[in-house]
Amino acid sequence: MYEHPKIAAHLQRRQFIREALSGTLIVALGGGLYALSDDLTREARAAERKDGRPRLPPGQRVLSALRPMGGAEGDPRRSQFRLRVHGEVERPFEVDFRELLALPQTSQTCDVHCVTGWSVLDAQFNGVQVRALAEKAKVKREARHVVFEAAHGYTANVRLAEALAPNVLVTHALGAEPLRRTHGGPVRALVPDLYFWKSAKWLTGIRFVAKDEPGYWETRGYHNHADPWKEERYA
Ligand SMILES: Nc1nc2c(c(=O)[nH]1)N[C@H]1C(S)=C(S)[C@@H](COP(=O)(O)O)O[C@H]1N2
Ligand SMILES: [Mo]
Repeated sequence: MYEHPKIAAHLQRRQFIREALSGTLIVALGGGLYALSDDLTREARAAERKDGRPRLPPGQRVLSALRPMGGAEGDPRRSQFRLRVHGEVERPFEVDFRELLALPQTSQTCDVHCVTGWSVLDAQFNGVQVRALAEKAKVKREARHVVFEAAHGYTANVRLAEALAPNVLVTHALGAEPLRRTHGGPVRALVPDLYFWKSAKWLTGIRFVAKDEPGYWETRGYHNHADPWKEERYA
């Protein structure tokens, strides 16, 4: 079991029941009930992704649902939402919520991996590919990285090639429901193949840059790249 201090602290709150037979641990975290499943963890460890990597990155355990991890919330109103696509681009632009919905929508099911040790399998998100936004903005050849910009100055940097992967989205719906405020609603970034802190909630901008700019957590001891399969947790 991966005992990140944060998870260990939560477990020590004594609000858990071990169901010895099923191997499922019910944990009360931040007001919700979550199941940490030994069976799903074993299965996901044995399973392979299309790219040949194990489905579950090392040191992760399967949690039943996305757990709100906090952060300084942005304005939840769709009417106030604006996304700025800017930086090293020929055609910077801004979209409001309706304009975002008018762009081609992608629906995808993917796994996400939090650096504190939990992973959620088969989370379903809807939104617009960052790749499509990059094409619309005509990204310049100089651009090498993307900075996801969020409310209250939160940022997360991602290598350009990785930000343009087809499963990287600007998402507004989780599990067929509008994205809840605690999960970054109305709109967040989703970078499923990097640790979840790269998936900036309450997204306000996507800035293309030539020179890398370590973001909020990356300047606070976390790894600049954050590949879960290489356990790039801390710098
Ligand atoms: N704007 C913003 N985005 C953020 C954060 C934050 O504090 N502020 N936290 C990150 C971290 S550390 C994680 S693990 C995920 C958590 O997403 P969730 O609350 O939907 O589970 O959001 C990421 N995005
Ligand atoms: Mo996190």
